[in-house]
Amino acid sequence: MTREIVVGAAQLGPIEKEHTRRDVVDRMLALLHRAHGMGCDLVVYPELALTSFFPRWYMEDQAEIDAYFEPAMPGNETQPLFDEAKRLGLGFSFGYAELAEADGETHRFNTSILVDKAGTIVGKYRKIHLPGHAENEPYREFQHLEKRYFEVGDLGFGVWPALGGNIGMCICNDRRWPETYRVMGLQNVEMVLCGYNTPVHNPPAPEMDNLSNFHNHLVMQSGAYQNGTWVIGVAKCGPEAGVPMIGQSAIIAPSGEIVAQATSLDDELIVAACDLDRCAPYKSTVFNFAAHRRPEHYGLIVERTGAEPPGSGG
Ligand code: CDT
Repeated sequence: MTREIVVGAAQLGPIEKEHTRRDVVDRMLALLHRAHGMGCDLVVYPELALTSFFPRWYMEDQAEIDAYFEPAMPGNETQPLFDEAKRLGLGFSFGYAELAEADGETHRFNTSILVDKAGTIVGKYRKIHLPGHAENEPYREFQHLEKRYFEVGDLGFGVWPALGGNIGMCICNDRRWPETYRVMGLQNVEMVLCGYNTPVHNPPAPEMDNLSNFHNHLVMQSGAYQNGTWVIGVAKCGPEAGVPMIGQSAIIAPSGEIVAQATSLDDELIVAACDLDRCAPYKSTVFNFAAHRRPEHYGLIVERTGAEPPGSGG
């Protein structure tokens, strides 16, 4: 008997500034219903799924910034998604801007949650690798101000027992870093959920623009294979506020192979039956960490040479 999760990767097309949470949740519900019709157990939506990708705009007014954040989850606008998923018996995951209160202080994170089939939030992840910059850089056609609007996540890369497997989450830029997958791999992760908003154009390095799609799949396929895990990559894509963003949402097997891929730059559901038992052959042979991994022999460049690696200052 296989341990199978039928996953729907629910790619979203552009969300404009004037679109309300209700507009977006209606689109998410439409994808949820399609997923239910296709026998899904789990629906995965992108990073910052509820609004336009606001870090592209420089803002100083805290009230204007906070309008993009959710002080409660579920809140009034997202409750229908929780209710309908529970009624249909589907788990789901999506990203949002989280306004959190702790010890009398306000914190802002780029967050994703995992909700089980009973409608309970069973996992929360706060984005650790925040790309971009903190100050306005007028030379750019659009900004990438995640370092301005979010704190670095403080929850680590967790892995949760859910839907019959071990499920972890990461968010967008995290997928480019091998540590992301390895930290979860060391916790026996079997499925990594990753939403993203990736502009085609990277203003500081435009020579990489034509490789945006290639790099997207390169990192997720490598992370999957090197840790023997499924990876579900889900885009918010298309020309949002005039900024083209990549699509190519993908469901990637522990072999590193893409088993389903979106072909549009709009709302689109791709579905695959993900057998979690396909992880074991990788975890028990080529990537049997206990048998073959030798971290005690790797050494640290900084310790051996005393030199900082290039770029470490900036
Ligand atoms: N959302 C996000 O993390 N996007 C980044 C863009 C990098 S360019 C500053 C990404 O890695 O896709």
